[in-house]
Amino acid sequence: MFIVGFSSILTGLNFIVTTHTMRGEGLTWMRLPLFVWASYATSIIQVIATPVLGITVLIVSVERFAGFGMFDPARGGDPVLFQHMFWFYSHPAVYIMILPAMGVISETVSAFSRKNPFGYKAIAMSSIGIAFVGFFTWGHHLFVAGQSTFDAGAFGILSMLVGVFTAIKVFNWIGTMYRGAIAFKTPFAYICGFGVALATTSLDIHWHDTYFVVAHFHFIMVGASVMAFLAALHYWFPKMFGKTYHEGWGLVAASLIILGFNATFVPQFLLGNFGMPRRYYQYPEHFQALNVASTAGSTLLGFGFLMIVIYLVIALRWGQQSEQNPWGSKGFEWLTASPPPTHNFDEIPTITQMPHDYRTHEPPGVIHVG
Ligand SMILES: [Cu+2]
Repeated sequence: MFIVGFSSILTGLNFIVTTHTMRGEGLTWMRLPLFVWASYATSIIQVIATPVLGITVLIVSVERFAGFGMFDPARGGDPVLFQHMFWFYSHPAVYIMILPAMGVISETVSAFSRKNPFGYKAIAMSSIGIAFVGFFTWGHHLFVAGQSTFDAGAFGILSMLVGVFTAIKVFNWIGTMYRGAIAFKTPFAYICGFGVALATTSLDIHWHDTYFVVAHFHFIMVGASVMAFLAALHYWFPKMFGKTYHEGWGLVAASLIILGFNATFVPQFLLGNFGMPRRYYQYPEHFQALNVASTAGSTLLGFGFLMIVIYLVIALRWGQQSEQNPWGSKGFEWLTASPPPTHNFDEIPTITQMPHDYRTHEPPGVIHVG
């Protein structure tokens, strides 16, 4: 845990320092690609929250090996304190997984709508807002752990703020797509599959420890992080490897995954709402149909993933050479060759416009020659 924790902290530190000190000429903060803003917000969480997990693990070890009572009630400790410290890291950790995904969607929505990001500043600042508010919401995991009504209310309201920042992003993405010249390519299909579910605080007590929680967590992880990962993989595949994959297979796999994803998790929401508890492998007869539906959905999901592995391996091995910028994207990374040289740019471009500026037909930057 310590080694993994440190690698997370140092990765975050690396990205923060890189963003501050290594921006190219003309690349001001308000011209940073939205994916970079999202990565920057993620890095802040990694640097601040991860040490708390390390400290918690250290205390558990000291308690086990030296008999020191911090969390164990038999030794005079408080188990709820463990939950506080665990969730102080683990709630922001969810944003470590979701913020880069949101960054990918911000980039790809622009690239495939051929429109400047609508509300660039709002999208950028909402990433920082989510990272900030994420540190004040951990108590929503303790609603049934003996928390006072006031504390539960306060944590509930703070958690809702995350929904406000997320809504800012979603509305700006829709604003970006509005009247755009949409190219319905594989990455765009995953943008359509991207979604999050929101649990309302007052319902948490009803849903606590049921299958609803399982469905809710995975609906976000698969619906947001995995969908965005697949959008990113397909968007940047030609950039990373200089090869093209089969667009038709890409769209078939995306449809299978979006269908399978909903068929897997929607029945689980229903099961949880009907009272099926999590962490038991047996359940009453009348839950059978929905469980079968969920298994069938996960099989579709599995086939979709398998298909992606197969056509991407084929593309890597036998795929056609890709153009430098097959999407006609105005993202700055497309200024260099595909795949990029080890040092990224042969000549560092001077940035003169916003990323994804589709108002003009000129390339996004002026390249210094020599
Ligand atoms: Cu949480």
